[in-house]
Parts: sequence; structure tokens; C-alpha cells
Amino acid sequence: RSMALYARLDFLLPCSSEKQLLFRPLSSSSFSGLARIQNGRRIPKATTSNPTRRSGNFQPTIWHDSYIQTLPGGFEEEECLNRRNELKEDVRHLIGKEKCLVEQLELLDNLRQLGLSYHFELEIKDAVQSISSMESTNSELENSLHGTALLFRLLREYELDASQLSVSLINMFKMLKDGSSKLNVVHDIKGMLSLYEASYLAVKGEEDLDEASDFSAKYLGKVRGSALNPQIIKQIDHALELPLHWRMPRLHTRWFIDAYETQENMYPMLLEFAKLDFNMVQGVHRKEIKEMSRWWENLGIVCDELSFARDRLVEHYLWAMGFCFDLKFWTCRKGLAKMCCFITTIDDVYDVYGTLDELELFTEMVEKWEFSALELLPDYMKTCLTLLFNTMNEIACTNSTAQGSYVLSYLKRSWADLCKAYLTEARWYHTGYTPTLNEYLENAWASISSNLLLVFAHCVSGDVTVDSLNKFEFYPDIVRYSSILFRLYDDMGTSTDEMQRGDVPKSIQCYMKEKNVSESIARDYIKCLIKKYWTLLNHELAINSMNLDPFKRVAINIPRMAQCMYQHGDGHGVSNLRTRDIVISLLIDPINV
Ligand code: 0FV
Ligand code: MN
Ligand code: MN
Ligand code: MN
Ligand code: MN
Repeated sequence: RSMALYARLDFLLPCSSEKQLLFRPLSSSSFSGLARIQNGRRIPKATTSNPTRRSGNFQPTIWHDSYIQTLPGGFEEEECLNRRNELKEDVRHLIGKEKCLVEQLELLDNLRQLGLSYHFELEIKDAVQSISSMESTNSELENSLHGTALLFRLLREYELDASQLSVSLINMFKMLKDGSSKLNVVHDIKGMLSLYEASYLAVKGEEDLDEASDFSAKYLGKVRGSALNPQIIKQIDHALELPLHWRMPRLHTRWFIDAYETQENMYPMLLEFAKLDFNMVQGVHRKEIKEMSRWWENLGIVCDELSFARDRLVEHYLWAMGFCFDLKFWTCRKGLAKMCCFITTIDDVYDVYGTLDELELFTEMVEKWEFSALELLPDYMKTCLTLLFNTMNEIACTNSTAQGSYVLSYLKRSWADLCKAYLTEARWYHTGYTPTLNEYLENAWASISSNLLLVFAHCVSGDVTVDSLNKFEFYPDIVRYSSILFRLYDDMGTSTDEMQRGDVPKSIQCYMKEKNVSESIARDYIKCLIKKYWTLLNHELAINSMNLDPFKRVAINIPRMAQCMYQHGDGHGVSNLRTRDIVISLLIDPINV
């Protein structure tokens, strides 16, 4: 036993260590080791006679359906549509037409940050690809840290081959670091900003770029102090708070549109397009929220029996919108938002309300997935599972393309895996057990629920065929890494409240106990893990060149959205503070034009 334990601890060396600290989640077969109610054993009817139950003390929703239904759609007039089409064609003609190479790259980057690149995916991809394969590019970028770093970032963002440019960028950085570079970085704030942003797109084997993150951040922190123009200071502060690659795209776009307005060489046409497009997309999102809110109200899961659970329809829509905002992914977004609603309710069943006996039964019922078996459950669980089965059936039917018949079986499998992971945590909680961090994470990547979201997104994605679905592996590394990041961000934001209300020890507490360290050391360690797992996720996305939208998009946006929700505490459970402002700026208030 102790040997096995030590073998595991090996994975959890401090971040500075050369050793790979990365925990590799076990394959799904590890689930089969979980105890299940034995075949043939008579299942006892769970007791409902006043057991002591915890309370989440969750506040009711601040977004009542009666208010949501008064929201206008907006920006649907003929006039808006025509103007947008005009602007779109004008911008399309700009792509690839800039005189200087760096200006071309900046235009492409601005389109992305302004939230407009989805209109020109192919054109932009072609432009980036052709710039990178031009003979002249190398010599033109030789003296430009900014240009080199920017092209590298664009290549990675568009999942194009960046291996060659990565070597150039790393060499440039090494020479800067040891002072042998001809480039004058003392005044190259732009170059250092670009290096900083680019470094977050590193993949496995590009550890030098990790160092470049710190190096450039230190530099930027230093020059920020000396008097600069306020524009640059704002840009540096925004970057140092969080790199672009980790930011929730829509929230960044909202910020960037304002910043772009004050930029020196900006195109007024681009600004007008960005504002109009943001408002038009937001108008459609508002209509979607109204539909979702009506659905949630009619579903009736917010009832006395289940009043212990968080009622967070609008926040769930915000999650789903953060996963994929593009209007053409509406059915995916709707399915994801509905799943999030059930995930949160069922998570509260396991973490807050259910007794262990009840939870054992509940888990078994999810594995069985039969309405008739639900009779054994207490009423609140019966209600919850009946609605779950109905809704998943409906989602599967809505997506009944060639792949449709697969959707339900994949959803069932993923729900069972999720509930088994929830149950493991419930057993740990009820027996007062604190796992090691590694043991915790082997389960917690699944108990965060994104396996379910991603399996669904995968089923409805581009190049997916019946054949490729047959070969779908439960769960590929993209799913695992995205999930671990979600889990780590969630633990950073929610575990303080969770420990107070009574819950299983989360990553921070497991590490504190295992290493006998303070909470702040444990938090720093988790931050290191987050950076490591981002690199792994980048790697998986870079090596998989299949068109798997919206799957890949959702996979990369899950950690971004989690970062955003949990940056200042539990923005999901406590939704009347910063989350409220985010909802207002992204979904309710249009941009003044
Ligand atoms: C669970 O929160 C929860 F509500 C989540 C993860 C967000 C909503 C759902 C999705 C976007 C899928 P909580 O911190 O209670 O989760 P854990 O797993 O820590 O109990
Ligand atoms: Mn309501
Ligand atoms: Mn939980
Ligand atoms: Mn929970
Ligand atoms: Mn949590």
C-alpha cells in the first residue's frame, strides 16, 4: 500500500522540478472498480424519514422569467442587416490587402479580437497560411519580435503548423534573454506584449516559451511604472491580469471594442462593423434566453421538492454562450444549456441534499435509465430523474441526423460516468476521507461534468460520421485536459464555500493535507498545474487537424469560461455580483453606437 502511494506522489513534485508532474487520468475502465449495488441484491427503498440534510443556502435567481420575457430582441431590421452585409464585404476586401506584412497580421488579429473573425474563417486561415509560407516572410520578420510572435500566435489559433516559426521565436527569445540579440527590447513594448501573448500558446516540448511568459511579464510590469501613454498602460494591465488565450472570447471582445475605438490607426469601418455585429448577435442571444427561460419555467423542476438546488437558468445560458457564441451553433448551445441546468441540480442532490443511501440508489437508476425503475426513489429524486430522462430524449431527437441515434446512448453513458464520479465524492465525504491530490483528480476531472458536455458537442460536430462515432474513445485527451482545467478553476473559486457548507476536500485541501502546506502554497501549486494543463490542451488541439466544430471550440472555451466565472469566487452560485454585470454587458445592454 505505502509503495503504491509513493509511486503516485512522484507525479506531484513541485512545479519547478524537471520531472513531469502531470497527472495522467486513468482510462474509463477505472470506473469499473467502483462498488455497485450487486446484481440480485434486493434494493432497499431509500429512507426519507427526516434525515439531517445540509443546505447550500443558495440565493434564488435574480433573473425571473417575468422579467426575461420583457427583453426586446433588437437589431433585426432590414436596415441593420443590409448595413452589416455592406460592411462585411468591405472588410472581406481588406483581408490580405494591407501593404506591410505586420499590418496584415494586425488586421487579422484585430478581426478576431473584435469578435468578427467567425465571418471570415476560411479567408483568414488562408491569409495566415499564405503569409507563413511566403519566402519573404522570414527575412521580413527577422527583426521583428512583434511580427514573429504575432504570426506564431495566429498560426496556433487557426490550428496551422507553427513548428518552424516556433523555433525562430524561441531563438529570438533566447538571444533576448542572454543579451546577444541585436534587437533593442528596451523600447519594444509591443514586441514584448506579443511575446507574452504568444507564449501562452505553447505546446509540449516548448518549455522555453513558459520562461518567455515570465520574462515578458516581468518586463511589462517594470515598464508599466515608467510614464507611458495611458492607452499602453491599459493594454499592459489587461494582458498581465490574464493572457488573451485564457480569456472568455465574448467578454474580451466587449472590452476590446472600446479599446479599439481609441487606437491610433484604427479603421472606423471595422469599429462600426464590430459594434453592429455585437449588437445583432446579442439580439439573437436575447431571443434564445427568452426561449430557454420559458422552457425552464414550463419544465417545473424549480419546485418545493427541489428547492435546495440552485436555480440558475440565465447563468447556464451564459455558460453555453461562452462555450460557443456563433449563431449557427444554436442547437448545440441549447442542448448544452439544458444539460448545465440538470448538472447543477443533480450536483446539488449529491453535494448538499441527498443521503448516502439515496445517492447509491440514484446512481444505479441513472445507470439503468428506465422510467419503471424510478418507483424505488424518494419523490424529489423521481421528479428530477423523470425530467432528466425526458429532456435527454428530447435533445437526442432534436439532433436526429445520421448520428442522431447515437446521441442518446452517448448521453446515457456520460451521465452514468458523471453520477458515478459524484458518488465516489459522496462516499469520501460521508466517510471523512481525504484522498491524495492525484487520487482526487482521477475522479474529479469526471465529476466536473464537462465529459458530458463535450461528448454531446462531439456528436453534433463537423466531420463526425457514424463511423468516427463508433470509434469514439471515452474519453479522449482533449476532453480530459479541458475537464481538469474546469475542475481546477472551479476548486479555486468554490472550495472555500464548499468546505464551510460541508463537502468533499477539493484539490487545494487534498494538496494541503498531503504535503502539509498552507492554503496559499497549495493555491500557487494549483496555478502551476493550470498552466501545465493549458499546454497539454493546446497540444491536443494543435495535433488534431479534423474539422470538429463546435467540439474543439467548446473544449477550449470550457476552461476560459470557468476562469471567468470563478475568477473572483463562486460566480455561479453567487450570481448577483460580478456575474450579474457580465450578463448585463454581454446579453442585456447593447453597445451604444
Ligand atoms: C457545479 O458547481 C456547477 F454548478 C458547475 C460546474 C457549473 C454549471 C455547470 C456547467 C457549466 C456544466 P460546484 O462548484 O458545486 O461543482 P462541484 O463539482 O465542485 O460540486
Ligand atoms: Mn422562475
Ligand atoms: Mn459536486
Ligand atoms: Mn457542488
Ligand atoms: Mn466546486
